[in-house]
Amino acid sequence: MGTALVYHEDMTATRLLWDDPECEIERPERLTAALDRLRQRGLEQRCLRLSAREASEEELGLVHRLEEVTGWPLPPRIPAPAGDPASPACPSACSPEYVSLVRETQVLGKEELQALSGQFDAIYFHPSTFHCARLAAGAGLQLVDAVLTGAVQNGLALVRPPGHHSQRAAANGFCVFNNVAIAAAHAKQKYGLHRILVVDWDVHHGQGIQYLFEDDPSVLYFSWHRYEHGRFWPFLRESDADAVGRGQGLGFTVNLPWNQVGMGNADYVAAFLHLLLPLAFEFDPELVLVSAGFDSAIGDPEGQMQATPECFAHLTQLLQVLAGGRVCAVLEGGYHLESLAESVCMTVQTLLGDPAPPLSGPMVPCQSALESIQSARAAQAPHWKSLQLQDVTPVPLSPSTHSPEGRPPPLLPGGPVCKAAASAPSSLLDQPCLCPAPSVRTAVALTAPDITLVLPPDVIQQEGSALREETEAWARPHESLAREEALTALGKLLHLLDGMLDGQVNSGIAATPASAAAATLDVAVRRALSHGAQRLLCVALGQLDRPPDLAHDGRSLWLNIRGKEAAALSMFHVSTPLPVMTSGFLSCILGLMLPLAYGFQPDLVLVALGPGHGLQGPQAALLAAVLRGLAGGRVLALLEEDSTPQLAGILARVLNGEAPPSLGPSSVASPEDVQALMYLRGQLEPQWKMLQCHPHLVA
Ligand code: X5A
Ligand code: ZN
Repeated sequence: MGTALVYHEDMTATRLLWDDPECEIERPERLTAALDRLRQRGLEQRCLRLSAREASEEELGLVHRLEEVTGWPLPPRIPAPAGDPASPACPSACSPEYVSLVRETQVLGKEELQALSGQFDAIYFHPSTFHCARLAAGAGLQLVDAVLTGAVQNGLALVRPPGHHSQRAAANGFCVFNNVAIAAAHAKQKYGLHRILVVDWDVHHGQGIQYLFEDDPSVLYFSWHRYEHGRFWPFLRESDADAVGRGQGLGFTVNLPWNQVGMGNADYVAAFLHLLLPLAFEFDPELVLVSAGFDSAIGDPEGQMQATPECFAHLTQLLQVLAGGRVCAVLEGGYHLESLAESVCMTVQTLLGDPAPPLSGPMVPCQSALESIQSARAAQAPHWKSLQLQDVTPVPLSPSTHSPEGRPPPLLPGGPVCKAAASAPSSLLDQPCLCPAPSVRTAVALTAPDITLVLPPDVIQQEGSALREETEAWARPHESLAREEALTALGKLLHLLDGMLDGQVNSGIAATPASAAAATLDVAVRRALSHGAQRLLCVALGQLDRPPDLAHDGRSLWLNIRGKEAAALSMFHVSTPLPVMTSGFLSCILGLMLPLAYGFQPDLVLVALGPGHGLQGPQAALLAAVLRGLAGGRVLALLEEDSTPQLAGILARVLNGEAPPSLGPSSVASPEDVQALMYLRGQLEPQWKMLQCHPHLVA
């Protein structure tokens, strides 16, 4: 299962023929810059290249059709050519139909094109516009077909003109046909889908998509956008957080208006963790469509935001845990060619299964972002069970447990493997991380090779072991590691861990003898910290005690999801009960583990499934898939030897970049799960700002 890249060079034809400062940014180089960079990075070559086809007029009619209901606005008419009113240039100049209107622009001259363009908001027509716009819509359809027939897992359509502002009978904001809306309607009509999630990460509000599906509960539309309390284009009241859909579609429109410019990585990730993803999991989509505009990235003249290109790798990776990984991204805006090209590469690279590069910058959402997230959560809460938890009041930890700065000491992304990134924080103009990619993406170290274990061809079953004396030295403090089988397993684990710390292996799975799970974890932690890991995130599920000499010095963050009480012994030592229900598990992942993990910015992740972890395959897969977003995908999973080969297999595939299976509809979280989570968040929020989903109350 691969990644499709849908494109046609004809889409570079449409361009602005007159002076218009508002429209001049939407130019052909947008596509060529993105494509050239994909080639340069060897990413295009890894995709299934599909040549875009034109959408048929019938397919355009899925969205741009005459409304049966009276009272809908008709599109403007083509102005009659001067001098010869008897024979209009366009045979159907009187047709009220929008598609016909656009079709007829093919034969217009520059003057007429300009006159017609002036009847819409932020639009230009070119003689090639109809052809390009049909290719753009067709590209979206082809992508959906490729994904829903199983030809590929996911993909990106690189298109012009964009689509999300286009309405039933109006071009708007550079958009002629609504590519993503047509793709959604097609997925419903041709494949009978019932739940489609549309994520619009373009910096403008895709009001066109909102209008088309506002009463339709089968399309959940999420958009964040520069809003500035209504003072930013398209200046619509209905872009605010309180527009939540209507009729049957109440709660299926989710608007997150940004009221300040400068939103960055922390703000975008917080919006996903605290707003989009809880709703998306509850919705349980069968397909994810992305209105992938990159004007929300740093450097863009329209957006004025700060998110770096790597952020789009994280957004993509987070969406890949939905809908069994069926993600179709369709280009919308993005006007800074360098930023656009990088962000497109990050998106495609992640669709291909490469781990996301670590995020740069302080992971602290700004107050304005938190206000927006809070008001969107409040507006949506009546419609979504997953938001119906009471909001928490922060309770500071006792001063003795604070780190001196009140937050973890800053650490540059990358870690020991990635020296290039560690010496200079990534910025837009930096070269991409030049450290060589690990030659092995995922390795599995089992005590005895398991013939029933089904692994992808590129996952290696590790043969080697650490030296005997060395293994014995590490094992010495632990009685449970004295047995021969335990030593063998430990030798293999140490060898794998060294491969990861040296940068030869990106991720791995190692088996631990059931009786020695805690001891093995203790050795792994000490070994990692003494051999180059700067910041170690340790997620332990089930009965696993915190290694005794783990310090609270900010070099490690211990999160135990185990079944006893909720406790935060320090900001680096957190324990929470094992959630009973799927939705409790999800809120633990989205509302606690990931905010801590993104705030901590580890350079290595250990995840241990210990005695009584109780996770089903799909839950374990989800856990591994989201943890891959940290530390550049450097995740080592420790499994008990007698775990099922299916569990090892699914973890290996997910760590290697395959999408986890979808969890299915989630139950309501138990009151105990909700309580434990609320308590911990209250305790930890003052130290871990990524936990916040509301602004500080000023006393
Ligand atoms: C697709 C897109 C922006 C239109 C801005 C008009 N359109 N000022 O990004
Ligand atoms: Zn835009």
